[in-house]
Amino acid sequence: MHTVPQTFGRRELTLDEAEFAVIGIPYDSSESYRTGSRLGPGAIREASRDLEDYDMEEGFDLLSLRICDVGDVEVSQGDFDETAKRAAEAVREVLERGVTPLCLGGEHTITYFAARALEKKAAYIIFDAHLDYREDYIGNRFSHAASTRRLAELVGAGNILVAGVRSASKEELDAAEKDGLRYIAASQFHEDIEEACRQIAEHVEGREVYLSIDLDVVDPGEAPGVCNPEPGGISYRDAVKAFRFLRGSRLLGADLCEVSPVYDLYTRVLAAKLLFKALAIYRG
Ligand SMILES: [Mn+2]
Repeated sequence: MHTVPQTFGRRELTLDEAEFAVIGIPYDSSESYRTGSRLGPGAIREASRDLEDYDMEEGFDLLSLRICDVGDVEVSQGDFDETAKRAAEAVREVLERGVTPLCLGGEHTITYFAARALEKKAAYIIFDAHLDYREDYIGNRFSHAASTRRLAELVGAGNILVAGVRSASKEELDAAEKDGLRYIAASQFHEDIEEACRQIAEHVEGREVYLSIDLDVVDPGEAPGVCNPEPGGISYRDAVKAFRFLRGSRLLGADLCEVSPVYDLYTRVLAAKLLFKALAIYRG
């Protein structure tokens, strides 16, 4: 039959055959401004099916990537604990099969869910406009606006580098300095991207890596379909350049989050492309 699988990149491999597993986590209970990232996994899959299978720039055949799509975690909106348990279980099961999880959000708390399943300590590299280092946001310690803080409690602030930041409160910046959380401001990408790439390479050198891409790291002029758009972002080209650290690294897992497809029709395409780009550079 001439039918199209509704999976990421139209892939039909089983988990046993795969090197990478796409896991949707459509959870957006704590979004603080615009909502709708629960629709992200479906929209990113839809866009992924229409991207060309060959990456001209990298000279890499994306069809050589052994990707399985396990579907979406059945989340419980409003119930952080139950959702965290289910999402971590899914990621753990994928890891136990020797497969690299690629989580599609959903809000940025999905990084914390995935980290609960990663037993080994990885070097975390988080692309995000926001530092997300609040103790809590309006009383919610598990708000997406506190996601890096919770992650740091789990894996150690020194194991995290946040790249592309241009939004943080004074309290967050003070806490980051106290805890030894490193970040690269978006302005550093604009002034000297080679230096920004060098700092990323230094952070991950010789270590296993977890990559988190909050799509709001990209300038909202280019990626408007996110929950918390923040002016002054990096470009798609900057992000691709910054992914060079993946070549020669060992990727433990990755996620892509905060896309809200109700605000535009393009950001989902950028998201799918960025994930394929990261994999092409990693495996190229
Ligand atoms: Mn963000």
